[in-house]
Amino acid sequence: MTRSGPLTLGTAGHVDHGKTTLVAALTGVDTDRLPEEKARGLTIALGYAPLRLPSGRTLSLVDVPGHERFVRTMVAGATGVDAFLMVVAADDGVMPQTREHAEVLRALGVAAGVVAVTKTDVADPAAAADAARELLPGREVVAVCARTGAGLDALTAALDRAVATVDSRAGAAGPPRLHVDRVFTVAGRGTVVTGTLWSGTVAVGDVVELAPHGTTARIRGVEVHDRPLERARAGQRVALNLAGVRVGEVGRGDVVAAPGALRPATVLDCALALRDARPSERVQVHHGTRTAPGRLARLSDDGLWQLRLERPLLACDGDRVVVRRLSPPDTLGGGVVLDAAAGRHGRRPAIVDRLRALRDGREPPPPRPALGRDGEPAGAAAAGGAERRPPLLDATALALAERLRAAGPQLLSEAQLADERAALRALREAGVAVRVSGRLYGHAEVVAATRSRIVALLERDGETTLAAVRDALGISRKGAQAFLEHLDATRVTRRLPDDRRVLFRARSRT
Ligand SMILES: Nc1nc2c(ncn2[C@@H]2O[C@H](COP(=O)(O)OP(=O)(O)OP(=O)(O)O)[C@@H](O)[C@H]2O)c(=O)[nH]1
Ligand SMILES: [Mg+2]
Repeated sequence: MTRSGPLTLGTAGHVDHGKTTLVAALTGVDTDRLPEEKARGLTIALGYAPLRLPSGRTLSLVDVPGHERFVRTMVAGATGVDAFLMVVAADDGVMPQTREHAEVLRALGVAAGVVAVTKTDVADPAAAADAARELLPGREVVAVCARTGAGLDALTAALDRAVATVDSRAGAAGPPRLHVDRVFTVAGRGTVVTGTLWSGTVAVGDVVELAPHGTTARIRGVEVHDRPLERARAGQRVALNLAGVRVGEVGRGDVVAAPGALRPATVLDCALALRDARPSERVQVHHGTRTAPGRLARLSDDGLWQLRLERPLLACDGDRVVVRRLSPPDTLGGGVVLDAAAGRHGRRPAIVDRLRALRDGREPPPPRPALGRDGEPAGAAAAGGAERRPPLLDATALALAERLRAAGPQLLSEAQLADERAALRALREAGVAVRVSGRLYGHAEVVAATRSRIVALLERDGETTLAAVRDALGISRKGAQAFLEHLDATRVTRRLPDDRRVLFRARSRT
């Protein structure tokens, strides 16, 4: 992390409060470029412009829509930002999406920012400024008018002060990850994707993977705010020209990453701050530029939750998620992913203790053997706290776990497991073995990975058949049938005539 590296600033605020007009006054760029935006006088898509501050520093500015129907787009834009510019109209004051956007920023951990109370040519800003101070205590509030330019110098000076305290992600370790927010073609050059680079660097010539589909591509060109560069660093808004991928093969919500760096996950253990969430409530989870419906499972009374998703997200430990209620739509809050490779489990004390330690930045206790990838029980057994620990898996169970893993998506049948009933029961109780369908069993990790592959197939093609799944996974027709029945039963997919499947809630690519 570094204090002088690139930073991204995101607008926020209620519809029609003057965000885009203020961005134009500050940068000279009209970020509402779509004909539909012009016709309706409304921001629909994310807009981008460089913003030069009095200190000489240039920020990447993301302009978001304020309309309540586009909160999903707002979250996708806010997800990579380092600081905010909350815009409140002097005549309207703090309104529902002023509050909701503040909630989203809080969930994403975006703490630094400035409030601009604008349209001071039509109303006295005092009341709106007081309400904004209450909503976002400690942030500077500056009165401005985008029409006359009054207050703009004071605003940019306040932004300079606000971002001076923010660490850039420029040094963020790890492989490159760019959450795609736009895809288009440029004549003669092919597919271009844009997004904020969350970590790592990308350079011309690098080979990257497009998760979750697994397509690989070569970076032909790198641009930051329309300027070509050899290499872009984390924290920058980046446009990548990709060779080897057609425009239809990549969409918003995909992630450009180092090959093999990301694993799609449908179960996330998280520390969340949520407003009046109901246990097992169905919610929409936002991560990066992607969303997935899922259910909340409370793991503790102090903010530990498991998110059980109907579609995979591409999260890493430490990433932020936003959780929204589906109906009526509202932001409930959000928080941090503690374990992006979690298995489905309940309030088991050993797991909850480990998550709490991770959340609090303490050394976590060693994992339970049943969940350990090495299947090595000794270390955990010696670690004490035996009375709170679930029963250890014996050697037969650990050997069976390995057989299940080795079988992969071929699965094992009850007949093949006839002599190991007790071990199978223990593995199922420990969440290691899963009954996929009928009499077929698989390793929980294999089942999760296979589910992700089928979902990725459906996201790419919209619809799939039994034969296509069989071929894509290289398994028997019976195995493919079992997985599809499993996904139907867990409402990930929906069955159509002729054994065709679609996603239960077909994702819309906005
Ligand atoms: N009088 C006055 N009108 C303004 C000012 N700033 C913006 N407006 C007007 O307010 C309306 C909304 O402005 P926008 O900038 O599109 O608002 P927005 O917050 O970007 O709206 P969404 O992106 O749809 O949420 C437009 O008609 C602007 O001309 C200002 O400082 N003074
Ligand atoms: Mg706008």
